Amino acid sequence: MFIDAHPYPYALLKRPPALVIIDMQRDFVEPGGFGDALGNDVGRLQACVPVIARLLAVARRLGLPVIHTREAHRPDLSDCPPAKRQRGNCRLKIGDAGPMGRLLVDGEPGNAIIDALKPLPGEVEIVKPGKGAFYSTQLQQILPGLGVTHLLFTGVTTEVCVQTTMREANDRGYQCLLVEDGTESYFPEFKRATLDMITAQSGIVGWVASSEAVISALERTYG
Ligand code: C5J
Repeated sequence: MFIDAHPYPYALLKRPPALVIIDMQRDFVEPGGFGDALGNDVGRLQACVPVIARLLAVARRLGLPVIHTREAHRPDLSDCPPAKRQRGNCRLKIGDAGPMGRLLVDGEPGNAIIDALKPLPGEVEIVKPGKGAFYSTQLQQILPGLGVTHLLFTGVTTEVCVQTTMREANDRGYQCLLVEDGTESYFPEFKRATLDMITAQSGIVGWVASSEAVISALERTYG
């Protein structure tokens, strides 16, 4: 079975792919968080929420492994490089108190994954200090245990944490597909460019497909 994807069909195996949901946390998606503090229009990210919720419901029903990630630093910021904290000319920086608690700090209300996509017990939740989900986490050790070789990517933001993680996974031998309407950026032109970069050169990083194509192939293959 195949997902109707770009630049060519994405083959599904007997073992289902994992659904990877990158950083759908209040910090990036809601007013008053880190994304907002950086001057972004966070409303732009809302469009992918119902799409990811639909994919998540299908993944859970069909028994796909689900991996959630969250960009977060320890409360003492010992895992936040000074260069990352200092960068930008903003009023609030990582670790400063905002309306949803300390920005990008593990355990703060603003660091939680949004209610619509809350992880269930048993689903993997990777807390990552970097943009890529393999850097300084256990993800590389966890994936073989799940028997996963194929990864379906969703989340925010397309050109930052999603693309970084997809490239890290590609270098580690995973077959990666990005769900086009299941990801958003504060900059629509960066999202478009990322989709093009991933699929150029016959899929140099992987594939892109619509959620409709992904869901219909998953239902046909594993339903
Ligand atoms: C950013 C992310 N944009 N999740 N993080 O800093 O893409």
